Amino acid sequence: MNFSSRCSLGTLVVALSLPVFVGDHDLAAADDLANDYPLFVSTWPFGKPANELALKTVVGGGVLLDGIEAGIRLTESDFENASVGIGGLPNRRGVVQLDACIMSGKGHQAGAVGAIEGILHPISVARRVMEKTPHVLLVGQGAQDFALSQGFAVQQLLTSKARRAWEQWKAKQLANPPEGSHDTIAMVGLDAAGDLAGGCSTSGLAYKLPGRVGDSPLIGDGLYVDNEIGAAGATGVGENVLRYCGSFLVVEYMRQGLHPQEACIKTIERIARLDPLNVDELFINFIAIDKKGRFGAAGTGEGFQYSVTYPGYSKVLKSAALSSRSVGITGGNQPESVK
Ligand code: SD4
Repeated sequence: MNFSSRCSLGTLVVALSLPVFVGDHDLAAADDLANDYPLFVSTWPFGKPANELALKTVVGGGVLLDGIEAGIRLTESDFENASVGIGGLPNRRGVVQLDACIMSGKGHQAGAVGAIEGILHPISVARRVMEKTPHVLLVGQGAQDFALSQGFAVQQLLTSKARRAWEQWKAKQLANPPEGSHDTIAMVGLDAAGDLAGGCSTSGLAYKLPGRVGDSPLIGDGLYVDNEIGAAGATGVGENVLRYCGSFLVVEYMRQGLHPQEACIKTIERIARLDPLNVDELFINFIAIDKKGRFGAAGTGEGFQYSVTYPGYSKVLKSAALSSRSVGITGGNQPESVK
């Protein structure tokens, strides 16, 4: 990670002549980058305290995955966060069902849980799936049974605030979840040895159908880590990510040599080009880091905020933003040549 490698993003974006709002990334480039590992990048402003705990955990002697797990657990424990862990908005029947995954670049290991109920820290269960079973993904009752066998306790995750919101939603029989009802944490990290890891945790879309699993626990969708290249994570409407292997695609664009932020932009452009939805209706956001320690993010519409932390630095930044105006399309399966 050095000054010139980060500055090159500006050049790259200008060269592509895309009317994309590039966000705050170039501000980060101006900062002192000495002593800059481990690096943690996560979704949304609430990722900042999570990153900071992750950093503290690794600086205190933990491995990178310990940092990722500790940081995400902090968000899962936050009663005020209506989209992750306790306090998460429930499904249509009023039950909180959580999705999470974790991935280690070293050894290319992964673990995940989908639609797990009553367990406060699905990220930790995902790690146990990775470390203690021959499997990658456990769902529903089986995931909860496994968690219990590992010493996790079942508890009520539906807070009175979330219950009231669900009751109001039910009373109005709203067809769609309210604005702002999705705010997953995805976190990716890079340590001083050059190893990458990541995690993702969510209560998923508010008032989803029972049993619905989004992108967040699916490797390649809500998260992907390739220890040779980089790591990416997603937040937003999972259905619009998991039909495109979104995080995998971001990493593949980085493999082709793109800067992480440009890889996020390219991924959204590609999804928008294929999808019948207008780019402004996709509600998808990506974060990414590469093996060199460069980072970036992009989101649809106004974009989104993401958090970046390394020793001596911790900030909330604005992602690049892609609207139908900036990508020049309005949705509808347009072939590449039209662009
Ligand atoms: C999901 N992607 O379950 C998650 C929700 C989310 O920001 O990211 N919200 O579809």
